[in-house]
Amino acid sequence: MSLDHNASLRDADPAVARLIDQELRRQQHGLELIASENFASRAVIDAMGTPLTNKYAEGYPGRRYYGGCEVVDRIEQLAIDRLKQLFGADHANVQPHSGAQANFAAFMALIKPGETLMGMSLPHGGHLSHGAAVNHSGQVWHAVHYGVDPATGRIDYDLVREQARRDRPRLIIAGGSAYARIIDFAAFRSIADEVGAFFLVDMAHFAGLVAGGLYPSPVPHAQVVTSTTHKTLRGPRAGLILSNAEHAKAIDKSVFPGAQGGPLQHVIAAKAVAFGEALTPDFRAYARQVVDNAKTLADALVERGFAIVSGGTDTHLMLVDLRPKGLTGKEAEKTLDQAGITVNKNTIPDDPQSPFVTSGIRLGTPALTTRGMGTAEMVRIAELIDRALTHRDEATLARVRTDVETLTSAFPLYAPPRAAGRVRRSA
Ligand code: DSN
Repeated sequence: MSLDHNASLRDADPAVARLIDQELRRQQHGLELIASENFASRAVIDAMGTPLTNKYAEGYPGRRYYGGCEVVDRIEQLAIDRLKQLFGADHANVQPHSGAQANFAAFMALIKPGETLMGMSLPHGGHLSHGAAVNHSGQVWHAVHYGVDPATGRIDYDLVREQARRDRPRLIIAGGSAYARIIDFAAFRSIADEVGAFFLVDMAHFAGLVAGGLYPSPVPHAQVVTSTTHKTLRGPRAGLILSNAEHAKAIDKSVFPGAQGGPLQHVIAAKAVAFGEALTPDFRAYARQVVDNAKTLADALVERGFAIVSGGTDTHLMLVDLRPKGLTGKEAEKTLDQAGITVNKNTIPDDPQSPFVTSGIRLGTPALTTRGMGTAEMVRIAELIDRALTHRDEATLARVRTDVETLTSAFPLYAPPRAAGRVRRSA
């Protein structure tokens, strides 16, 4: 069979093209409330679907192991420069393929296998890659964890200090995937300094809020900051590492050749585009709206009798404790799915249920805010969630689904650009 290299995806592989269309329609017609998801711009997506994927470029700009890197060198340097400017960092590495890869490389740069790291516990809102037992980070290093105060749902910095004094970690990690409050980076740094630990912040969830000036920057406090690029930062699915000048060399060496081979230059180009977008005033307005929307959604849910862990949110996400509603997270996720509302079940602190069932759901506003939804829509969404979870019968879920369709069709996503000749002009 001869391969037509110029055939479009639709012609070359209709089966894959149809599935991509189906996923696009799912995104267009549903309410996306998964706190870690977002809708990258068409420009970001375009950069990923380019022949840059063909290029091997092991090494760093100006120091590669392959010829023909003159163009990708400029692309990677542009991504680095924009990222440094965005967060005011001494050093940036844009090669990590993901947030977990970024964390692994950063930990390896800072501490030796077998040494102790201390992160937020996964069931209290931390992340798998911060030393969870099932993750390599929990096997390569001796991992200990702090949690939140169950009474307040917030980190108790005195307790973290006591634990650090007891466990003497070599690395302390702040950040997680289900903590809705602002983290006190100065408090963490003082604890780390006291016990002789490095301090690393994984800002994956709130990086876009830091870029938009809505969340304090961890950069002045932490020796190393890791992140994904696709959550609030709204770039391609990937990772990054920032560091102070002192750790720059160790970080670069740890990413390549330590943890990864060839960088994904098409994704790095998309990162450059996303960092450029995040440097604009529009992005600051977007970040503000994300936080306003989250606060409004949390308040509207509380008015309808839902309990929110820690009583609310300072960020883009909230953790809903469903126990007062007599529901598990698993039941709620499935019910809302049937109504076209996408959320994820999530453990709440000291959850009596297993991680496969859970007592909570996590909701976030980054994706819907990208669609242009504002606080009025958040109040409406709280009402839709309440209706679906209170009744749960097929007829109600079908009606909520219709309301979801009406709402989403007012905020088009990846709509084809209007053909010039078809634009209506007023007289
Ligand atoms: N899985 C991501 C989240 O949903 O928060 C974190 O990597």
